[in-house]
Amino acid sequence: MKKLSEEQRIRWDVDGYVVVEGALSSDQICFFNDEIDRIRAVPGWEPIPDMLPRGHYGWVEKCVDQDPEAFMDRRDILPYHQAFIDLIDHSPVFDYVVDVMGTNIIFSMSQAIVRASGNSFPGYTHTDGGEGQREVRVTETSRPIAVKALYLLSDVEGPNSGNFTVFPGSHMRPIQWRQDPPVGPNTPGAVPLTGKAGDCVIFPHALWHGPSPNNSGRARKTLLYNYCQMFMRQYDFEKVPPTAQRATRRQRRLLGDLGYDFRPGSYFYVPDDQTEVIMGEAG
Ligand SMILES: O=C(O)CCC(=O)C(=O)O
Repeated sequence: MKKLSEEQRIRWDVDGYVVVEGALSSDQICFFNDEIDRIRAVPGWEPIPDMLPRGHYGWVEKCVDQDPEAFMDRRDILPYHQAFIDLIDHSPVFDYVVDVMGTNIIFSMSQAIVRASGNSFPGYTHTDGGEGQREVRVTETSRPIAVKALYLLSDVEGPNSGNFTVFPGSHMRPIQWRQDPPVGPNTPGAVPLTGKAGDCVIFPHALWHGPSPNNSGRARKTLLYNYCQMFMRQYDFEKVPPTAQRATRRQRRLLGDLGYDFRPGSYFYVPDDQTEVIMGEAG
């Protein structure tokens, strides 16, 4: 398995994130862009403002706005196509995730986001994992609790382009979430990342991050894949999706199939073959 280079490891430790350029091929970029447009018209999990608390998702028949450039936030995307399952251990991103997290991990969440262009969205900044993880930061020498891989499916060329925006080094500091005005993409220290479709940003849930406003005239499309230490368990789905029939042993393990029926102690202690399965060649 590939490991982070010395330079990447320094970036990970100091800045709290690593950019993997060209993580997806041009065929994959086209395919996933088409899939994002397609799933807009089919049922799935989306935020329902005014009906559900912020950060919760409800089942909808389709996205309200069918314009492929309009906002979309779709969760639990693995059931839509085997290709979404294959991406969970796609090399080299998955190799780097294992390098930083170790092998006792599980897949926790998938998401497709379209950040529309328009003047009304101010952007926002947060840490991942909700109220609980917001209070938890590991030390410099510890493995992270949870990590996200963000795949760009669009080129992001300048500022105010819906950039994925980070605060380098913030993974070691508590976020000031009660501050008024709140920490945001214009707060000193924010770095709006640019990049090419196919690039991937890997970062721990503790990093302060979020989208910038988008006035670029084009939407920014993104896939997000989360991993956590196995004892935390997944928070986007309850069990291995039935569509994972064709998944490999490693993919099934990442989706929560331990190779035996659940019993107390499962996920707390990992299966005996965990390292072999996670390090093994997909198949
Ligand atoms: O890509 C985005 O627009 C939002 C990403 C984000 O904030 C997150 O992954 O938590």
